[in-house]
Amino acid sequence: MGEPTVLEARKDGVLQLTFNRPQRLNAFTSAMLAELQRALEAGAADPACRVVVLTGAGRAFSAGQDLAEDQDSRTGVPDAAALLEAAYNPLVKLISTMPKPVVAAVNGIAAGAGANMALAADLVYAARSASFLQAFARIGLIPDAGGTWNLPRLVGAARARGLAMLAEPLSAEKAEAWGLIWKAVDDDKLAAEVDTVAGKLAVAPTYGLGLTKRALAASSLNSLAAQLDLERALQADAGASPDAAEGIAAFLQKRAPKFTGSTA
Ligand code: T3D
Repeated sequence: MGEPTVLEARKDGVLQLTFNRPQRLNAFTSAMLAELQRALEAGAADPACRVVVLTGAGRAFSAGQDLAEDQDSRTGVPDAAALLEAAYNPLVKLISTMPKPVVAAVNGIAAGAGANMALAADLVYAARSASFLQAFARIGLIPDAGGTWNLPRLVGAARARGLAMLAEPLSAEKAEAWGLIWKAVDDDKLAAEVDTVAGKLAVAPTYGLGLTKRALAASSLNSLAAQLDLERALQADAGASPDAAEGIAAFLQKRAPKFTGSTA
């Protein structure tokens, strides 16, 4: 057996998944996407996992779909719809809906579905030398893996159109300035900064963060009235959680809270 295409490391509540095909800029093969799905599902289901970090080995985060894989012998083109249905769509849904934070540590170029996988994460940190490339138009495809959903919501319609149609790389600094990502960080500080934030999230009130994620995701479809109703319902759940009791007690007792992340 060769080296795993997704490396898994677990420590103190943090599950780090590293895309590991550096010689191909971590382009995704079907086997790699299946491995990623399995690892993410396990992390989502494991109460000991309080935060997931996605990053890439070598000089790239990911160059998106491996364009050399699974080409149809007649057309030379992969069956894109089947690939999205089987792999990318479930992955993006899982990252976006798992009830715990997902952090992307974008260590280098993130292109195509690699960029959009990163943008599906809750917090995106990027090395200053990294860039985001909606490469799809270069090869006659449309942005997928949630790109057409996330781009306009993150940066607005005009910038989403430019990114999608011109397929030019966007630097990490500009991505931060545009609100596409949370933060651009000096290259040599990325790992330490992501470790720090992951450590902070690993002792946070995970159940409440999961409900926060749900509420924010629903907001783009809801009316204000519907969103207020949702906040009321989710706050009832958060308020009944042990972490809310602990957070309020700790505040009143002027001490640091000890959150377990549990639902009950
Ligand atoms: O049907 C469907 O596929 C549906 C699903 C679509 C999802 C998608 O993600 S579509 C978009 C796929 N991705 C791309 O189009 C990006 C392709 N890659 C690039 O444009 C460039 O590699 C980069 C701009 C990302 C980086 O350029 P550079 O000059 O830094 O590196 P490079 O020399 O191009 O790449 C290094 C190696 O990685 C090279 O191999 P070699 O020549 O050393 O043997 C290159 O071929 C390989 N590589 C890079 N990206 C991919 C790839 N191999 C396979 N698939 C890739 N996506």
